[in-house]
Amino acid sequence: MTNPVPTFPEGFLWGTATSSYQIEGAVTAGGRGPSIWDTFSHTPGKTYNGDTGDVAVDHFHRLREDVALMEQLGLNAYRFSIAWSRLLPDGRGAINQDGVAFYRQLGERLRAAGITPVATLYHWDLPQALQDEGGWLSPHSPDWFAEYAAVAKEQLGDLISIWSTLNEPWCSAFLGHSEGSHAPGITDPASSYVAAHHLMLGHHRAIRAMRETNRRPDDQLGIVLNLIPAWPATNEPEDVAAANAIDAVHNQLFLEAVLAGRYPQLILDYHDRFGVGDRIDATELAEVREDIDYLGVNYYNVNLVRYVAGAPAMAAWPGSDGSVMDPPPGELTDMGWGVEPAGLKWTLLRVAEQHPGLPLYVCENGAAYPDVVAADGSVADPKRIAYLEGHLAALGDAMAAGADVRGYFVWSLLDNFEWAHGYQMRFGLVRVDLETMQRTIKASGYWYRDFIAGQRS
Ligand code: IFM
Repeated sequence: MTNPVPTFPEGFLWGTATSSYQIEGAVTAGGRGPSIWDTFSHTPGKTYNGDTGDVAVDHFHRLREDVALMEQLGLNAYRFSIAWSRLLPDGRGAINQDGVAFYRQLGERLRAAGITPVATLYHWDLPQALQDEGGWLSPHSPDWFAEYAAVAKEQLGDLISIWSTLNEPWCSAFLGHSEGSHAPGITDPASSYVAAHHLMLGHHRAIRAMRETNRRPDDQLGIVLNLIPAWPATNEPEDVAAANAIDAVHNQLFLEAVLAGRYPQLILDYHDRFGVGDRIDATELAEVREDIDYLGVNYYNVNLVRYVAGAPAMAAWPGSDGSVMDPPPGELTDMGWGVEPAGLKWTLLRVAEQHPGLPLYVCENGAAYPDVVAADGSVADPKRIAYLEGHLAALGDAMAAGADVRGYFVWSLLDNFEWAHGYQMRFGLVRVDLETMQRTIKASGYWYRDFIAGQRS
């Protein structure tokens, strides 16, 4: 039985999340250097409708208005990402003070509004200058990332105390280097394991760099993983093994690398199978391992996995030959994802059981549905409200059962650039008219505002 109106502890963070390339626009303003997503989105055929983040939803120029929206929603936290190439246009070396000024202004405005800033260093927009030197396939990439982490902490650490290194490194590694549906668009399964390794080394090196730079007593340093429940479709051993293979690549690779400084045996087997065992030094991972102060969990949906003899491995989970994934029965969101709040509870409790004592944040949760704008301009989005209501009840259940969750962030504050899907997916609590950039709080935004207010009364 789920509790329909859970009560959350005092001090719980109620936020929304966004990322730099998805909302900022202004890609050539303020000294920003190009990123791999500029290159990728401008490559014909890579995004829906040829959409790019050139203008996105113009947050760079509308920061004041967007913080005011957060105040209207009653948020006490806001998760955003820093564009690496705004701080370091070439990825390393010279610091761009205009970029620093933009994020300082954001941090200051948030704090003045009583909204805790929660920053992610890397939400997929690698400086193109570093991609030109090999990107995440370069053995130097962990050093580049540590340098950037230290610069960000030095310049902004007085305003921001909650930091994540990477957002969803599975996407960077496997969508970016094996499936090729994300920047930099490489389609080489072997490379994706090398990229994953450098991302993990980079994460630990960045945590170390941030602990050594501008250290403050209230610092909280962590990482955000998109954990998907890969549930076997039946109890047949073949389906269970097929589900385990997906779980290993998607979840356990990153959980173990982050928390234990090692890889699951199946992943080590894949390293050998793809011929990259000599490029991935697992002992180095153990040596650089740093504790984290919290784990961020992004949760959207459940996948049911079955074994189909002869089915080729899905490109985003290289090695998973025979594994086939389907959404659970029932209605799907625009992304084709099932709606399964029980998966959020399951995910949080599983992490809590495997890693007791680790504080958690739900850093993303939300759904894409089409906006229907009424004649009076209002936007009723009952399906998004139902999605949020169900997932907040599941979150309450997970916490009642022992998960130590400290905050929850809806994806997303604003409709925005949904990567290869362009602007056709709308995740916002706030609608953005892409012609005029006018912001309109949707019914779900008002619903979330009232839910938060109900927690405070
Ligand atoms: O928009 C993305 C976000 O950038 C990362 N997590 C999933 C969201 C929805 O697909």
